[in-house]
Amino acid sequence: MTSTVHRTCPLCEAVCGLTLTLDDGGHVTSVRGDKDDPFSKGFICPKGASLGRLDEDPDRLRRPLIREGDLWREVGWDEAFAAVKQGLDRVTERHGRGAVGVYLGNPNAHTMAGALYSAPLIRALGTRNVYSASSADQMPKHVASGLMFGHPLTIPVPDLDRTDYLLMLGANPLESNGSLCTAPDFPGRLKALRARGGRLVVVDPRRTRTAALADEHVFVRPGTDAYLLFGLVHTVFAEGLERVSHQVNGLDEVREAAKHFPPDVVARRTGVPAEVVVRLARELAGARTAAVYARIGTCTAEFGTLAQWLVDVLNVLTGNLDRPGGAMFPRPAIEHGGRRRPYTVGRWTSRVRGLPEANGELPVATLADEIETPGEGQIRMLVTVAGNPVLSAPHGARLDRAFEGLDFMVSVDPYLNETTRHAHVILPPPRVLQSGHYDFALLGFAVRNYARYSRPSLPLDDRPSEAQILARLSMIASGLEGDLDEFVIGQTLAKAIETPGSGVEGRDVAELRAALDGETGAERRLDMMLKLGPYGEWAGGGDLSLRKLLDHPHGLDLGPLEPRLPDVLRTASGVIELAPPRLMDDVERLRAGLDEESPEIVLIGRRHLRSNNSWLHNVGPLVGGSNTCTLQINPADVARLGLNGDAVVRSAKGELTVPIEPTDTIMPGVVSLPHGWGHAGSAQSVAAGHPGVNVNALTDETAIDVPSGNAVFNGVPVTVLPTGVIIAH
Ligand SMILES: Nc1nc2c(c(=O)[nH]1)N[C@H]1C(S)=C(S)[C@@H](COP(=O)(O)OP(=O)(O)OC[C@H]3O[C@@H](n4cnc5c(=O)[nH]c(N)nc54)[C@H](O)[C@@H]3O)O[C@H]1N2
Ligand SMILES: Nc1nc2c(c(=O)[nH]1)N[C@H]1C(S)=C(S)[C@@H](COP(=O)(O)OP(=O)(O)OC[C@H]3O[C@@H](n4cnc5c(=O)[nH]c(N)nc54)[C@H](O)[C@@H]3O)O[C@H]1N2
Ligand code: SF4
Ligand SMILES: [Mo]
Repeated sequence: MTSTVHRTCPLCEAVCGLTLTLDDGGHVTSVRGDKDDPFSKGFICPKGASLGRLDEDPDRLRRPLIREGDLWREVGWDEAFAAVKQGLDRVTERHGRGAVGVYLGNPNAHTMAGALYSAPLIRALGTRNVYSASSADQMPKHVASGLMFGHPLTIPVPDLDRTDYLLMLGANPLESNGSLCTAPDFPGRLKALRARGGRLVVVDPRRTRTAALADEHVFVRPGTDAYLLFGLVHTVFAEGLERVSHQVNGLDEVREAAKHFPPDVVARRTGVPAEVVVRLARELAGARTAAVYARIGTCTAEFGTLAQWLVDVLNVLTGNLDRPGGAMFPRPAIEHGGRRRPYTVGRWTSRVRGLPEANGELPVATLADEIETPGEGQIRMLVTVAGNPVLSAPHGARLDRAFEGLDFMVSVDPYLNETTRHAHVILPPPRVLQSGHYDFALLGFAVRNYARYSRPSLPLDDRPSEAQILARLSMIASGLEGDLDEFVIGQTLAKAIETPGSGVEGRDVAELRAALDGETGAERRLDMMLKLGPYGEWAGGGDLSLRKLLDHPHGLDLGPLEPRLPDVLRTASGVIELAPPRLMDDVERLRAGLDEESPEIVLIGRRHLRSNNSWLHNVGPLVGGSNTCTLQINPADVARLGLNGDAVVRSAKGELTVPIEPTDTIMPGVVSLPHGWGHAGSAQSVAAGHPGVNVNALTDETAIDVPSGNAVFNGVPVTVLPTGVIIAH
């Protein structure tokens, strides 16, 4: 007997619907794209197709582990949680709550547990030492959006299915399947754009598969997108092409600032010829509809926040913000909460380097400083949830050493890996198929309004769900007893009944609580949020609820994106802030860099379709072939540097020996290494056989994007040498 289940793929931001066949023992016998999903329409990629292999990986931990010296002991859940309590109490009694650090990794954006329980966990721990993968990723976008639109999650996405012109910078959706732009079958949507007569321009230091599919590929020197974008803004003003259709503050300031970045000047810095800069600006302004979209290549860079800001400045200036075919604000079934105070950054700063808080967290670029530097507030205990910062954080190799010095460390993770090997207690979540799934975060960036909930496909055996693990950690940390979910429900409903326009104003908490559906606390919270959301039963008008999503197991289409200005804004002024002071200050830093010479060789990253940051290298069918850790380098550089076979790559922070992969798809003067490798000696048996090297032994934690504190991974100065050459240190 086999059974068929439908669920959302949790492996990337494309949120594809999957149809899985299971045998009696709960083993996955096939994985296909769900043809009845109205959003993904049967699309699947090699990672999704391997979900069964990943889920049943024999190296996934089934029971908690406690480390004693170098020895790991499998223990029961009660013993594991008792050890956590003991370790936490020991640290906080001696050093206070500020001595506890938390690091939340990327999969938290793909699990219900991460969405629903990480905020309560942080509150319960009572510390400001909060770090996440966001500051090694998209924090510049949050900061730019927060300052311009009033909320860090109010992020416009390109209206992919209707636009006539897409200018894409620093993104490679043919490998990544898209990011901050939730679009299953991104490749198909780009092909459709071209097929309907639209134009796709890709700006990237490499001719990627996405660039190869485009109408035009523009090589850009790494880290210089802000200059290029300013050159476009300059041209739009200089040629009188601007047509701003919304109320904005700061238009004159932007016009003044742009005067410093004429096309011939930015051409020197970016490597993009002045005539190309001018032409792109004219095309963008002249297209019937157009959108500028920029992603990680432009975020994890020296001027990441300015680049993210300029993207939306261009969308505003060309009249494309908030109109069909332009850059639009999705209206997800569950919206982020509003904000009482205007968005600011730097409400507090980090202890050692004085780096700014953003979105309630500190930059991961300073985590090692905070662990290593003695004094009041030094981190002595760390909790990691779904993160592998040894491989993912800037200069992660330093963290590898810093973690050795912690008094206590707890990791919630299915694997014993480069980071969790430092933990004293590892708490493994159950299989993906034993977890429910709703994309709280990613549906807020979807190119079509859509919702889908998947119930657990298999029952939990004797272990807790990840939600229960995080809830129990929160209860241990807060010292409170009771049901965390019911507590959150009570608080949320109490606030809602006092909020004018919430649809439940003046009603009774107990009555609303009694009306909630769901088999678990997580489901009841989901039901509440759906009902309070813009399509909800309670918010007025709609009928969305958990019940309705359960009745639509393939997902529910909520229609194309629609204009949302000005209501979507949360700025104090109520209008778009085109020239936020924090960013205008940073323009001075950008100007100062205008005449800088580019280093001879700089390093950038890359992603592979069959990989996923650091944790998919243990799935046999996904590793090998072209999915390997090689140094891509232009043949001209290979010849000039006399390379052959392996090369030594040196940065200010470290040195690696790595096989070269000569290719003319990369610019001369630029080399590329993927991140997430470096599994030598790993307990993950397949990954250990394909170790690669940790690129974050080379990246520099002292290099940051100033307004956001974000890590810089692209444009790292390096020297590349043949192996066997002895260098004087
Ligand atoms: N040089 C360089 N570095 C980079 C990048 C780059 O482009 N270049 N990219 C950056 C980006 S964009 C990101 S997002 C970060 C990622 O940084 P991290 O999130 O720190 O790293 P991941 O490799 O995604 O690690 C995910 C961890 O979660 C675990 N995990 C998987 N599924 C689950 C689950 O369901 N529950 C729990 N509890 N754990 C789970 C995995 O075993 C793994 O240990 O890396 C950043 N680092
Ligand atoms: N298969 C796969 N999919 C993934 C992931 C994965 O590891 N593997 N990771 C997931 C995560 S965590 C994220 S955040 C997303 C990221 O999704 P994307 O942003 O699409 O990430 P990449 O595929 O790394 O594409 C970034 C591109 O930027 C280019 N680039 C580098 N430096 C510069 C620069 O200075 N300027 C410009 N213009 N371009 C530059 C690189 O050459 C690369 O082609 O992908 C997600 N999806
Ligand atoms: S594109 Fe992303 S969501 Fe879709 S099947 Fe592949 S990994 Fe899963
Ligand atoms: Mo990411």
